[in-house]
Amino acid sequence: MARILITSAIPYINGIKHLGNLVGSQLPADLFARYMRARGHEVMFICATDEHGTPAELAAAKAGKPVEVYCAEMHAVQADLARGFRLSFDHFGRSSSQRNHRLTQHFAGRLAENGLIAEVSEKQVFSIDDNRFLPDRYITGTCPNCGYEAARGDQCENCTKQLDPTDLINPRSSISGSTNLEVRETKHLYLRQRALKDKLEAWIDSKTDWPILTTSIAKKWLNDGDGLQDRGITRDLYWGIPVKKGSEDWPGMEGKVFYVWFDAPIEYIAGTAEWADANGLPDAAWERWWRTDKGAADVTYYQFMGKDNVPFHTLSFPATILGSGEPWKLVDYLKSFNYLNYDGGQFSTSQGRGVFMDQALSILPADYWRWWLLSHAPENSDSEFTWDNFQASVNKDLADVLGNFVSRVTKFAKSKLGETIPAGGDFGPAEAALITDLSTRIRDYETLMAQMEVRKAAAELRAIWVIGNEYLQSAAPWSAVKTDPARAEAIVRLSLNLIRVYAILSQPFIPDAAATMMQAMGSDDWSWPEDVPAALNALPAGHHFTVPENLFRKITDEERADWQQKFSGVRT
Ligand code: B3M
Ligand code: ZN
Repeated sequence: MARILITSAIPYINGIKHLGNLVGSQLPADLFARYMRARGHEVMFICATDEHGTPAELAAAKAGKPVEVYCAEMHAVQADLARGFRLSFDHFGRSSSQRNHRLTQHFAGRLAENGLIAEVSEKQVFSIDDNRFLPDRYITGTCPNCGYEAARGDQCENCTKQLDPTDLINPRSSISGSTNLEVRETKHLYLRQRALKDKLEAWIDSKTDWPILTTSIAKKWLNDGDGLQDRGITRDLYWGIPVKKGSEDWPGMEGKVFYVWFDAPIEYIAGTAEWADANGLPDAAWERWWRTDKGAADVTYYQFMGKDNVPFHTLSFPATILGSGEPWKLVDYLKSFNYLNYDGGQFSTSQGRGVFMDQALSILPADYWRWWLLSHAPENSDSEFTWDNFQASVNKDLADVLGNFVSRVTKFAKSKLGETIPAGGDFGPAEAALITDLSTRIRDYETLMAQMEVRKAAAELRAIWVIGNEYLQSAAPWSAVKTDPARAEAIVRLSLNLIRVYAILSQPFIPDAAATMMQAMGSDDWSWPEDVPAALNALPAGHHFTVPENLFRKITDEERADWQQKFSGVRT
């Protein structure tokens, strides 16, 4: 039994996530966590909301709520949706937790002691009427490049040019609209990543088994331009983790907070500490996942994220960990994803384009989405959600292949042979062939799941469902029952056992349907089919089963057209 730590990139607090966000981090992480648990490993699966930064402050202001209240409410909303999608986190934490405050301040203190923090004086825009410094996004003005009047201090949305706030023509405060601004001198902290370049490079080079997508992004940023840049890790914001050196004040940093990307990954650790707190466990319980001097040396750590988050996880966060000089666990394997597009364009949170998690669950149960998203995960390239494709996959894979198998077997068995596993007949050559084929395919499936080859694993699972259908079709118990009832009993006995095996194998992808199948087979033996012949004899003759409700319904053409129309516009 191995010990496996899994983190998903933590979703921003502002707003509900779309399906593209979900498939790029939380959902595949959940697939892997469920699979590893099913194999009997000890798993710790952590996610959280990413609560700091300007987007949270601005979203709260827009909602007319204090930012603390807004974040608490949105955390509850996101936690509820995570449950709806059956995301099996051991803990869904909050980056605004006291645990994260203390750990973030701790790391900053260690980095400072190790000479890896520079204090840099900068000129920054101060709003006299708002009585505060204005970070980039809090300043609006006219773009010097294209003349767009609502350009932000960091970037012009219209022409995409990257800007400095001081580039803007007619700058004004995004908070009050005031133009009573002046440039003042202020100090910020920089993490001296450059000084850690050799260590980071050696570490990345040692990761020869990482996906190309991950390594290529890491290397690009490691060597981009003049190489790794030192990064500002403080901001002049109200909402965030106050800048401290451990538990001590940091002279000159009063009123400043850490930059959201400094504290967010530390929340992976803090979230595990929150898990221990929530379960009344001592510090040792979470430290054994994170501190190699306190039991984590045998932990394997996997991270899941979209490609845009890779630089922060291959450079900045490891710089924090390595720079601390303490024995914290570094990621062992980083699985990253490309983007999922939506019906001919991009999913967009700011434009409200696409299908969002709450909307998805309002029209169909989680399994339908989980199956489509995972079986089309954007691994090797960007992929696209279309309603046609969604309808076709659901109807074929889930309804025609898996659902149909379960319904045919159970209904036939009940009507012709009764509601217990029939005893007659022996397994013959057809069963032997199926068992051989299944054994090979299950071993392939295990390999693909262990390698986090999400799409290929889905295809293999589907193939496993298909061979059951093909077996049933050619063994034809409905014919055999008329001439050789014992033969029909053997076929049905194997097929009912196969439903239980399907429940176990399918559970990481479609947990609700898996639970229904298992329950219908009157079992709660979820042990993995290491020994396939034994697994296909697990339900003995005379064991009671029931006919489950239809596992999956088909999506009609009218529904498809209706949803396509309904979700074509912009969410408000
Ligand atoms: N919240 C970005 C995102 O949701 C960011 C990830 C943080 S991971 C530490 O894509
Ligand atoms: Zn512009």
